[in-house]
Amino acid sequence: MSKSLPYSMKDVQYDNAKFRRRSLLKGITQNLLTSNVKNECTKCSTGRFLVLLMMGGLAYVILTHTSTTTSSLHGIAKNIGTEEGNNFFTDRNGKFRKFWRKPPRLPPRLSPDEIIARNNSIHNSHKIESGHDWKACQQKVKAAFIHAWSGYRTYAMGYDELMPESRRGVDGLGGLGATIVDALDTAMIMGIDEVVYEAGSWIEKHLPERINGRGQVNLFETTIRVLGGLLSAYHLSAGEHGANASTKGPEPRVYLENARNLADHLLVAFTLSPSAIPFSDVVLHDRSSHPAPDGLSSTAEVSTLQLEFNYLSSLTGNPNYTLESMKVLEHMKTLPKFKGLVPIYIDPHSGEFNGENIRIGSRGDSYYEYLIKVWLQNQGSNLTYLHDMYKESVKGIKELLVRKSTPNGLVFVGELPYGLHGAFSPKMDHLVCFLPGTLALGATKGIVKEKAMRESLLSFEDLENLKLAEDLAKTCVEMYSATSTGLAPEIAYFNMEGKGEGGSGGGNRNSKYVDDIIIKPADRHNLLRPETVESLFVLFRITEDPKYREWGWKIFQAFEKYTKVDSGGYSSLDDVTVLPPRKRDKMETFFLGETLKYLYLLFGDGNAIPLDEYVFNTEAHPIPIQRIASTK
Ligand code: DMJ
Repeated sequence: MSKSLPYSMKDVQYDNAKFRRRSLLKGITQNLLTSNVKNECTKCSTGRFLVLLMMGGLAYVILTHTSTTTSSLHGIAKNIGTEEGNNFFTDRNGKFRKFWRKPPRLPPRLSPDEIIARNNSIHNSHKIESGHDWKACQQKVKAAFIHAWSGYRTYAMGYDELMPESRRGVDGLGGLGATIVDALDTAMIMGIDEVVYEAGSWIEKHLPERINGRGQVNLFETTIRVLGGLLSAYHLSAGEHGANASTKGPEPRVYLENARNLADHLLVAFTLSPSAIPFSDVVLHDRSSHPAPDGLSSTAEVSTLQLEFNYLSSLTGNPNYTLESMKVLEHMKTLPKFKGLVPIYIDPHSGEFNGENIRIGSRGDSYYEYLIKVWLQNQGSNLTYLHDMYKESVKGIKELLVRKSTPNGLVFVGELPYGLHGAFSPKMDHLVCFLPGTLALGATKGIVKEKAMRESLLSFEDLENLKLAEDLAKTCVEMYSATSTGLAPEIAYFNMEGKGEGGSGGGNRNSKYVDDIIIKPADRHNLLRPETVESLFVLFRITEDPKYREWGWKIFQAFEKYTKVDSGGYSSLDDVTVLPPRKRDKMETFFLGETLKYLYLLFGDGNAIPLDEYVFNTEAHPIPIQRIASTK
């Protein structure tokens, strides 16, 4: 295992590190030793005398200011935590070094309102400087969605996915027309009535027979993409109010009936399992269920079903969906963990975790995401154990998995493939890039940071997590910038003091991080994944910092340039480090369900799907926060 000290203490200067007190004597001595005074004056006795005089004077001035400064640390951190406050503390030691040259200036004592007004003007000036017409950018994303859909409907209507180069469809997810259902709520959000009509009509006409007659499907994939898509479509077409207010699709009840029918088929994965942990697969036509070939379920898969099943219970009044799915999390609460972190496999026969492989990437990712999101969905209920598990896991991530790369200090999340006592691997899946968004959401609960600050809702830990979110989002974006195409590879490794794993760079020699990021030949593909733009969207909503839009726009342009297929659709790539990149001939459903939706929302205003009123399921289907009754 890595011998590095815990991240929050040593590795990265986080907000709380800025508040650490420094010994007065140490500060004076160090600053004098490193200042020009040492070089210029200590060679002569007059110089020595002057130094002593200065030290005495400094000590007096500092003593008379220390108490004010220290108390304002807590006030600012708790109440405002603004750029003003942050910069002051970030630069505190730097200002200390210059102390002898000019008297110290305490931070201006602005009221929270004044500070917010100042920040607003900073933000607004960024908006003007950026020079982007974000409405126009949003329309480009909408056009991309229409291009993606038109390829799918022309060549693959009714199949799960489009193969845009071969111009045909393929059923990679069990044959429930997954692209149609995954894309539908994006079309509703974008207000594209034709697509809503086509998708909705297909669902009304074909989905019931597919649900009743098809074969094997994966419980997790079907829940997040199809069940989640149907539930959001029901909500967005004003289903709870009994009418289809905004679209030309079928009656909203069609979506709910299909959702209920599908969930009734999926429930066997829970009820036929001998433990609280469901089997991974269901055979739809005979309602049987079985484990994956190796007998195991993925941790992320079994813990990423609850938002959808809970919402269905609340819509139908049938508690079984909640009862079965929440049993999983209640059981997981009782299992031993490693500082809140869990292995990526779990055995549905014994109900125990299997192996020691710990990572936040594939098979682990959305376990951490749903801990906080299911808690948010059920605010006011007795699910505080989920919030506790989330907090514990974030502490574990910071202590055990977060490190900085060399030479340029990108903050990344690595893995422990051999458990807590095995070696640290500096490998980070692109999938991990959901984490910045989740951390930001967990910190402010979806509330804009300024407002949360104003209302003193953020603890030191929240601020620290938000800072980590911002650092990780930058790293995710650099995974794009480091390649020739400007698109991220599926997996990156990070250089750690010469202990890189022997790969090579992403092909963009202009990237500042070309030596920090290592991309191995087998990991150079791009599947049009959403995680980075998802986090940019959440971070933009929460911080209102326009850089997240700028970054998202760059990524969108790279998708346009290298993944667009002229005849319709977009394609995954084989290798993001070469030009021109070869296309993989597959358009994943989440490109329409997630990637383009998050980009569209990123460039739009904050009124669409507010983060304190909705949680997005892991496939970007918005689910309203209902504050439903407790499950126990
Ligand atoms: C999506 O299906 C979901 O976001 C899931 O949680 C994992 N990632 C894929 C897209 O990359």
